[in-house]
Amino acid sequence: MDLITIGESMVLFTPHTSGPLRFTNTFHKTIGGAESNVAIALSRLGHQTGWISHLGDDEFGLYVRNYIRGEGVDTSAVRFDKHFPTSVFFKEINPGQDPKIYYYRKGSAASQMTPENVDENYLSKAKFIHLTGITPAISESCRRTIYKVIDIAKENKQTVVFDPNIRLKLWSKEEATVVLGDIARRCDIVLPGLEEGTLLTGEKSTGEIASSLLQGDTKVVVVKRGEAGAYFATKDDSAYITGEKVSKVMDTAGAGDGFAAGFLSGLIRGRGYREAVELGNQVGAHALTVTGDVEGYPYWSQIAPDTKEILR
Ligand code: KDG
Repeated sequence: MDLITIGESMVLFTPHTSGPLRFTNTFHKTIGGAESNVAIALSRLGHQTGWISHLGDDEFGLYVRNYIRGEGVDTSAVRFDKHFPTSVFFKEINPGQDPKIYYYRKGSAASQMTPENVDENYLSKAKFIHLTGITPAISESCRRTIYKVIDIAKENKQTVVFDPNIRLKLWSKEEATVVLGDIARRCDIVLPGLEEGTLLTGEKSTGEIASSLLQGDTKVVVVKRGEAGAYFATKDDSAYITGEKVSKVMDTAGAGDGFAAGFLSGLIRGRGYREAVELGNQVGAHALTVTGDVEGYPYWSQIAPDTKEILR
């Protein structure tokens, strides 16, 4: 496989109307989850991906598993838990603003993941291991699981990619800064947004954020700046890459995951960092054109129209 990721995915209910949810009567049902977003986006770009998680042994658990499996992602390492439910979350649409998010995920099946559950053999099957800062925020055992996954991946000489995805609804700023700062410095590739980079390092500029993160084991940092593009830095190279213009932004959720997928697709295809960042910007921009997380992710044939690759 090209990439394996681990994290919680949930049923996502998006209202048909904007405004406070107390006045909303009908919703569209789909799924969300930063890690499965990356696995799905990469699968659409033609890569082999796997997703590790726990779901409730319930209707929503089957729905989430089937959706992700239907996108060509390997879900054979997903476990169904009889005692804890699948999470759900709701978006509240307020025009001109980022949607408000309401999670119902405390005590979920995914929050019960433990280091003992990690199948080392399965994990060893991919070149890239993708992690986000959401998983260590959902429970203490998930946090330990992430550390174990990093240790295994390092032993296997796999490349660990970390997207901080800081969710301050799940924990305090102080805790997030300490834990995610430590995790980031253990990973090979770190993909923060500008604000996230500042939170993790205390630095304000993209260059200083990258230098600070490059002091650990990290080999490449990409600071994402939305429409303004992205800045990548290694120990001996760096560049700003201009972003893509999107005429009508429907919803920014899922764009960072799309960026990660595009960037990693570039690396998997053997492209240099500049081209990989361009691909990240392109896939991220596609994600902005829809209200769901994953519906906008392009197939490789949309990125490279003259491709001979067949749609999966
Ligand atoms: O990146 C998009 C995610 O934020 C969304 O799908 C939900 O995974 C999610 C989370 O925990 O916020």
